[in-house]
Amino acid sequence: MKVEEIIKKQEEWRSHSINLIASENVMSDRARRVYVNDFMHRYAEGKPGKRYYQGTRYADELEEYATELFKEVFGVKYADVRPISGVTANFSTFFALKRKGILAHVGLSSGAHISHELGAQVLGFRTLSLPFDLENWNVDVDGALKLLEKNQPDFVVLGASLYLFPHPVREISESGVPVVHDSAHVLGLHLGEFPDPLKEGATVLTASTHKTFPGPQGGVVLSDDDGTFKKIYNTTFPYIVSNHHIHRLASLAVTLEEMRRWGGEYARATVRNAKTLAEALHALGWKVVAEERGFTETHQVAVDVRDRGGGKHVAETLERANIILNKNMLPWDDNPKDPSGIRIGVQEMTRLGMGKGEMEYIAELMDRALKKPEEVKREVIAFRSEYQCVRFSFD
Ligand code: DSN
Repeated sequence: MKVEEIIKKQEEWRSHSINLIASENVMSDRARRVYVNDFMHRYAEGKPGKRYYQGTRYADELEEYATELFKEVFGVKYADVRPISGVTANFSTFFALKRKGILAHVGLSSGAHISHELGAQVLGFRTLSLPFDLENWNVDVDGALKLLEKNQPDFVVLGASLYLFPHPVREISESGVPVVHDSAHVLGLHLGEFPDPLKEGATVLTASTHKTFPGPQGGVVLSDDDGTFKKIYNTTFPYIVSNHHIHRLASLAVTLEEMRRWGGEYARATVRNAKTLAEALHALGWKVVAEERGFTETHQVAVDVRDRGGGKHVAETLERANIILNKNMLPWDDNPKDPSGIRIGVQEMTRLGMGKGEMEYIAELMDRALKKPEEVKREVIAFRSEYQCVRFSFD
């Protein structure tokens, strides 16, 4: 049976790979068990208690439970769990805040997500890129403030897909321009040491729910601002989603219960592992970026691999060794198809219980895999066989 065979091949491959894609993660066994349920066949347009359909009483109960948990775990006044992805959360937010306005973001090659640029343009926005400071590996605050003063955008989107150090939410917010923080990558890290953008002055936080926050694929909007949240909530439906894939809310709620208990511990272990991997690669001669700043304060590590054949070559060679990561643009690049860099995320391997020794071993495997990928693949498979249980969960 073809479909079952394809799934079997996928599961066999990725459960015996070192998965380092920074935007992925795995759910606990309990979250997986509740993922397939009757809600996946159902509609519940509208909001709990005010639906356009009958048969939604338990959908209401589930959505309200997930929403209340989000508010409790992230200490926030409002949560919209209906966006079905981070991009959908961004679309709801951008569309609600302004039609055909001006939006500034950190720049695609400096890490901004495509929805901040191409997505925003589809919604009619004119987009601007903030200047980036390569020494601090962050937004150039003085340059950004000048650009904002000159162009008067309607809002700024901080947060990014290549994200090593917290963006200057406070400084930009204090200039008076509203900040939307895209926490797709760092949502789970807010439960550790990574600053909470809403406490730093951002008006809205958008995120996906499946990266450092290890839940089902989906999106969320969080805010403490009554008026802004109301506008966004009333945009998600009916403008951006009709059916919001209710079945995933069961796994979302389970993951929120897990992160209420282990979120801080998991976030800290993840960042520690990213630093260890960065240091180990650096010691092996890899050009890990932002050395002066200690390489990273997130789950990510970025490496300039031009001296090893470029991002495309390195990512494809490592894949032959079952080491899965992605090529990535670095701030000086303009070609996403063959960029200078690779991006590494350690959140998934951390969730499987890996720590310092394992990170050092992964660096060594990566180093050898570039020369002998097929040989290293056998080692990777044997290594990964030992890490099959999802931690930071009640299972
Ligand atoms: N493209 C994803 C990433 O890998 O960062 C986010 O949507």
